Amino acid sequence: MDPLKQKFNEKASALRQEVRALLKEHGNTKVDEVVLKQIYGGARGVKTMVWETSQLDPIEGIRFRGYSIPQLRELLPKGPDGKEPRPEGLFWLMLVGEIPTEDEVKWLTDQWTSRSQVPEHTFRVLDSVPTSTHPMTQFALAISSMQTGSCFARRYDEGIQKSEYWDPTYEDTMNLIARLPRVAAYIYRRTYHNGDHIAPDISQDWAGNFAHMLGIESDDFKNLMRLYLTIHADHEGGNASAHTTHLVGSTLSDAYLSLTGGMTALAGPLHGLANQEVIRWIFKMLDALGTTNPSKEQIADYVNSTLAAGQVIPGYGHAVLRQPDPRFMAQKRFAEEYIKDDDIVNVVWKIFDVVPPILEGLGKVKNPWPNVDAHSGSLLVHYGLKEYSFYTVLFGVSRALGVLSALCWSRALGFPLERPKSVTTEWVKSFLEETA
Ligand code: HAX
Repeated sequence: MDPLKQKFNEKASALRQEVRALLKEHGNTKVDEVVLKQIYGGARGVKTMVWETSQLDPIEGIRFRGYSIPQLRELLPKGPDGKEPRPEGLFWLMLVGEIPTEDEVKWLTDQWTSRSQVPEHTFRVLDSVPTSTHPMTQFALAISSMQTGSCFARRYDEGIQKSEYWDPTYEDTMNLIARLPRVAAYIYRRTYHNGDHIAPDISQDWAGNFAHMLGIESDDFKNLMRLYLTIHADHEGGNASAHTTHLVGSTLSDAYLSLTGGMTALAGPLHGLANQEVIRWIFKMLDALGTTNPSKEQIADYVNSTLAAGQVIPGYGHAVLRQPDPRFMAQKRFAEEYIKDDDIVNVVWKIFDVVPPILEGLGKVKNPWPNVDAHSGSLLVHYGLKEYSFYTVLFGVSRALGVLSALCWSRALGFPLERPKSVTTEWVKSFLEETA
């Protein structure tokens, strides 16, 4: 058994015992109450699942196994120039709850390299759809097509014991994550660069090789990819991509089919697709204003016209957060350190000054601050990755790290089929009458 798998097995066995004892003693303890507006309002704040890999605080933002993003930047092993954290390290942390050593992360990079062969038929599936197909649709197709190699599906057919489910789920997780950069880069090159594909460079780390296959060799862009693929990985369990992966996985669909579900949820404009919408909206604004250096007054007018047209300001607001997203701040820090005086980055910073008071003034927006998607596009544009309909695929490659490590935990802890209760408005009315 490989060292990560062995460590995971030990941690999971211990927690399984602990949870069993906890449920035996406290299984009927009440932890929360639900009010009617939560039932109609997208279950905001309703505690419905256990998610071990990260937790979101409305004010502090995300913590991965207790570590904030600035702490991760300090503590996780870094890329070759020692500047930005390697996403491999975050995966290790999320899976087993320990900051890995340099050697452990090197081992993981080598593991993923050795598992990175994408089946030929996946390329054929991708080549069979028009290049005008949205990259997220291509991404979902590619992931589901690789399901033919699912270890879990095969072992389930053979009659595996429930106590062993975690083992082939771990194998599927490792294989799938290893292949995603190749798949994503293939989609990018076929969609925007006439199918002029770039062979992997196995001497590089996971994120560095991904940047190489996309065709952007700058060292700073590789650092951006390390940071980007780290900070987008997980945002506790209730967000739509995580929850969908969890829900599909709860039916014992394997990691490939579960992640496909998660990625189709990420592809919605209120969730991950917001990263393309932000830059699209900025480009449209600059076009309309006829300048790349708009004043704050011009931006405010454009924001108001967007709102008057009944549209949301993409990249602003959040279902849980009530402060500027630390993932936004991490990208701002990156831009301050690596990028000097870039038009689009400057526009993003001006928007950061202009939008919150306007949204606050509407009196209904619970969080007027920027989320992760408000900044990412400007950084990608700076390094030449201007094809914004691809951006959510980058998010998806990262999100796989969180939702698949969480899926390993769901299997290890033996979580059952998820099946919450729904009600009709008729039921609500009778309930209210009875309790009046
Ligand atoms: N612009 C305009 N109006 C907004 C708004 C925004 N950025 N954010 C919220 N509102 C509006 C809502 O549409 C809602 O209006 P109605 O009552 O008229 O329907 C009202 O304010 C209350 O909404 P809320 O409670 O503050 O926010 P929700 O929890 O319902 O929704 C969203 C959270 C992220 C979906 C929302 O803020 C939004 O649509 N933002 C823009 C899209 C976006 O950036 N999405 C990415 C979010 C982060 C993420 O998942 N990244 O992947």
